[in-house]
Amino acid sequence: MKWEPPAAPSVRKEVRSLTTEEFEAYAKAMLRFHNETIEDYVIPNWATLTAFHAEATLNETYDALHYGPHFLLGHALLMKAFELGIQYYDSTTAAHYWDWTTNATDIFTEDMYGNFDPRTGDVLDGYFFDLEVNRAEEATKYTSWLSDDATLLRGVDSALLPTPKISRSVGMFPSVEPATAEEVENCVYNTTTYKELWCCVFYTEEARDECSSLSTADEGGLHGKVHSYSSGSLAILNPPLPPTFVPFDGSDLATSTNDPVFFAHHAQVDRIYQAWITTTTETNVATILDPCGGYDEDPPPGHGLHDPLYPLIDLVDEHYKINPKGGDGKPDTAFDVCRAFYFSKSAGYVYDTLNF
Ligand SMILES: [Cu+2]
Repeated sequence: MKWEPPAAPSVRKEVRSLTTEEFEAYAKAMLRFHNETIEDYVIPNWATLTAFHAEATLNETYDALHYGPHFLLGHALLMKAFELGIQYYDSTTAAHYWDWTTNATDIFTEDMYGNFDPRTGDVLDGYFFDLEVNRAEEATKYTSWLSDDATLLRGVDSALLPTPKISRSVGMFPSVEPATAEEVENCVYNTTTYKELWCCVFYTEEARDECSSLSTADEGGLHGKVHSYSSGSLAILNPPLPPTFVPFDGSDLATSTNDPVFFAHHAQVDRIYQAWITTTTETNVATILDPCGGYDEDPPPGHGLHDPLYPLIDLVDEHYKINPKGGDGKPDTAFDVCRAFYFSKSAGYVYDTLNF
């Protein structure tokens, strides 16, 4: 029998507000999603999810998940895929979030994401102690971006890491701090169109208005700062290596999904997006013709309102049932998915609170 996801909407909570048992259930479901395979599900395991994120990022013509409006919407779908994956193993859990605007370091403890060795970056304890990055052989599709002899799903930035284990560098750069609640609120409440929102979350303050600077988004933007904050640069920790930016897994743009922290961070990014939707629909910015309200303002290639959300199409079909295969035969577009978020509320999850 085909597995059916939970019927009630999932409630995503702040990871530190979970009971010990709830966090354990979440972590153990993640480890099973890492180590096992779900038959008959579009994203059968964590490795496939990582390969999929990387292929969308590194595909030859454009980055289909970053540097454009697909950033928020595409990652919202990716998070739903992850949530369904862990719920296969434990239907009581959900894609919980890390509100890094308060005491961000608190989650790197033995009972949660683990302490780490500041010299090597090794995770020393906790549920993800000894966790290895995803392996190519476990990803059944989406690996055309990999070189033929690659065994690990690592992008160009993290390919040189010395061991297959996940490692961290939380707070090692005094200048890299997660965004504050004020910065988040500024994006949620002081942006009118979807374009302003995603630019606010993705780019640094200086690049925000222009909304098109490849160089500042990765590390300096509200979203990128947290990747850098938790996974930083190996070169500074390990001086014998060449003095280039060699990030740990969690800050490799293509394969940061290898690090379990990715999912708590991106649930928080999605929470910002959902908070904005809640405030913005009141003002009727979204219309039936442009259900994301500004999605189509000068989109970069492949990121238009009527461009498919490559390669999340199967997931959209399966979960949102917007445009089932065998229907009109056209791929699902950002338009279809926005419409689901705005008008049919079929996302199937809620956050415990949308206040920052
Ligand atoms: Cu991403």
